[in-house]
Amino acid sequence: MDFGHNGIMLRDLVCINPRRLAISSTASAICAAVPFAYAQEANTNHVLVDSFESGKIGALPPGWERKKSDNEIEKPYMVKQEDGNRFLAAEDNGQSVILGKNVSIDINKYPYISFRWRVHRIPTGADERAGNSGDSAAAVYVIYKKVMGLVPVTVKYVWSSTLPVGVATQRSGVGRPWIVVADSGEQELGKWRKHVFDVRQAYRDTFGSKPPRTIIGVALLSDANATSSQAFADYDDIYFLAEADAESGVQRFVEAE
Ligand SMILES: [Ca+2]
Repeated sequence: MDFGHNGIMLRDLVCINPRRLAISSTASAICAAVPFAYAQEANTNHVLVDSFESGKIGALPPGWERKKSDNEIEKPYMVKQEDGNRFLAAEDNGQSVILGKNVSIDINKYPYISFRWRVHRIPTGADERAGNSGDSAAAVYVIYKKVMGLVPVTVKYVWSSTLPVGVATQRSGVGRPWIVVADSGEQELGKWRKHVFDVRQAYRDTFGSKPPRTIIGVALLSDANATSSQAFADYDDIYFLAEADAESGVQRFVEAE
């Protein structure tokens, strides 16, 4: 797979409409023939975080890391392939491992995160408001910054077992993410669901202040440790877009412990 500057995938540079990320095989073939320099200059509308096409099947995708404290734990993530498309699959049986990628993306230029996920199993009875049940079948973190280089400032989009779509909540404690529910429950299990959110607006809606210009990371987590159950989910096509018709995802706030 060819990559352009800043990790932007060559074939995507001139071929993706940011409002419609699906690429036909015909379009890919045409785009593969486009000269590199032209393709690089042509792109101003998105930055690729990962589409997992360069990952080795059965392994962790390149560029993604676990926390050092998680390194001894059996990995719940691996690249899988289906109908020629590679994606990241998570099967968490209680390991609760966050997988993160360092990025540097100017969200004044690219304010919208776009991703898709597919959940196969939700953690039983999980509720992100409480520590003893705070699991999510799938989660995508936007890491805006780290205060003092340590404390992450993040918004975490989740597929919740029980909280309704649009809920925003934050548990008390240093470095807790704001949680925003993007999908909920079992109704859409087994289906790919695509989401686009305005991450600048999400910061304003939750932290209530001006967002930093540049975000520093994206992380993924499927976890079922608090509920001693299972969380199975797939992730793919994580981009930041210059233009989109999207909001923050925050509709109402609920109290957490
Ligand atoms: Ca893919």
